[in-house]
Amino acid sequence: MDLKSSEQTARTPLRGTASNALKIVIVGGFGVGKTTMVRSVSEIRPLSTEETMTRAGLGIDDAGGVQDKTTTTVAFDFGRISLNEQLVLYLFGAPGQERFWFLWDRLFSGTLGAVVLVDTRRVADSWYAIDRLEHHGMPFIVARNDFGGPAHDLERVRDALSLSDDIPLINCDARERASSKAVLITLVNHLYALSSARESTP
Ligand SMILES: Nc1nc2c(ncn2[C@@H]2O[C@H](COP(=O)(O)OP(=O)(O)OP(=O)(O)O)[C@@H](O)[C@H]2O)c(=O)[nH]1
Ligand SMILES: [Mg+2]
Repeated sequence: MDLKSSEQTARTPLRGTASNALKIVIVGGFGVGKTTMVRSVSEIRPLSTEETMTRAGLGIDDAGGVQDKTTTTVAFDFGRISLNEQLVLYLFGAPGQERFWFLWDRLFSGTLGAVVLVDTRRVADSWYAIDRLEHHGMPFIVARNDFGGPAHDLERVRDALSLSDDIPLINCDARERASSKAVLITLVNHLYALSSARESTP
């Protein structure tokens, strides 16, 4: 991001018409693109807690599949996006490494919904996230982040994750603002659909 656009995003004020705020978390395995997504979509300068990965993590952090990665989230990412005149999302990106997972339950407090990011080269890394969300009874959608390679049929990804048909599963590129925004809109629509279904149940 160049300096000009970063100054612009840093100054985007919250609209006076904003009346509805949702806290959303972005979870998933190590290096799946959570920080990238918060950064690409946030209209304020995102807060990140990135630290350089050191030799201390060797043998502890699983860097398989993400060899080029030099930094990692040690607490959480924070950003904000206004989806329309009224609705504002506060985004929290979770840390992906196992040794920081103890922070997740705190991060889930007050959260209305979650995005699970998946890298199809390392599908098993997403199981913990899905497990925790189901344990908390938290609604979520799954987004397959595009790291290149062969295109996977989303139905096969659904099978590999044992996802039920009512959980939305979409493709995304976390580096693209429009794509990340589409993921968040899918989540919000899913949350509205769930709440309307609850209201219409006698
Ligand atoms: N090709 C490709 N690379 C991506 C995409 N999203 C993220 N990356 C790259 O993947 C790497 C990891 O991204 P991060 O956003 O740091 O991942 P993370 O999930 O926050 O990682 P941890 O916080 O350490 O768990 C970075 O080098 C990104 O540039 C994507 O959609 N496509
Ligand atoms: Mg991160």
